[in-house]
Amino acid sequence: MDASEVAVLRDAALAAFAGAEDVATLEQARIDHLGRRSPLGEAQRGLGALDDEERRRVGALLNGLRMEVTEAFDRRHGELDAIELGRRLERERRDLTGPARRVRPGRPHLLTQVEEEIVDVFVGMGFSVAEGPEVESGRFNFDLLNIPPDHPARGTMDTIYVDEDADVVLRTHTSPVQVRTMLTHEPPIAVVCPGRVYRADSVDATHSPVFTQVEGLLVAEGVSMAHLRGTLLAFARALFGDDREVRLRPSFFPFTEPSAEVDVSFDSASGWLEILGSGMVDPAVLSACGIDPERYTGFAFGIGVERVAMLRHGVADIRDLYDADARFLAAF
Ligand code: 2NL
Repeated sequence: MDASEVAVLRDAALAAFAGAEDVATLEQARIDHLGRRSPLGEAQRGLGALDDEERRRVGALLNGLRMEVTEAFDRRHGELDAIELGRRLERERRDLTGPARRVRPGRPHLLTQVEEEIVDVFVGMGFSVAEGPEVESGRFNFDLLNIPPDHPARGTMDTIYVDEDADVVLRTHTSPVQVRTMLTHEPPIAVVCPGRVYRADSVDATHSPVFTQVEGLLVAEGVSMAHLRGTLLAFARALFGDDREVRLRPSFFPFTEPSAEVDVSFDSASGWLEILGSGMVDPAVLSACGIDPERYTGFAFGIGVERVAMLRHGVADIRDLYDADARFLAAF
């Protein structure tokens, strides 16, 4: 091994490193020119077979060669790292001065908006909010509300039963939530109970087997129908406008006595529109729920949220509220 052979090995290695355009190719060139099986590697391993003087001479030559080639490798490696970083930065470049991608904000469903609006009006008057289960016992949904076992509303034509033998139903109104409130709280009680309710109805433009109610209950000493009327007038004006009037028409519900349908005045063309049912809580209901009807009286009302939403927003078909058509819902 002499200086010219070393020069050949060095030139071959430097040429291979210079020709490597990426780190993987460069690594292969390192193995070829600096690895154990490379000519340099073999030569260094073969040093032991040489005599002392020759080993010192050739060993120094090979060490010098290894240092020079290793240095060249490191330099090229550094260059390729910089080049690849540059390529990557270019590839992942983001133009932060460009227009931002438009994010369309979501919003609550129209029914949720109207439900919350109704609840907010009563919360503003001092009512609390209570919720309860959608699967109910016949006892809470009917018995304690003065609806007897043979009442037609309890039949399978009107009520969806989860378990007929066990008298378990999908609640037909949110009244059982008020029943539960009366059973666990002393008057004065003022609650509104929003939620989904279920009836065995066929679907048409104004009926759905699932709909949404907000019921309200106020029980205290000295509560009269005047309080009911004043509360509902304030509600109608908050929701539909300060120029509204309300009109109570005699009606019947098993759980209120007397009972009244409540109409709100609209424009001269539509005249009066019915928006809810109401009444003074029947003393039998107060008694069944553990409240002394000699001391306390109360009023209650039930509002159909779909009906209010349809009146407020000019929706003609209740099915539009359930179809989940984004083009329709985006309008609200
Ligand atoms: C309607 C009528 C009404 C009630 C619901 C009620 C609840 C209890 C006691 C007495 Cl715990 N009454 N709720 C009273 C009158 C009418 O709803 O047509 N709703 C859409």
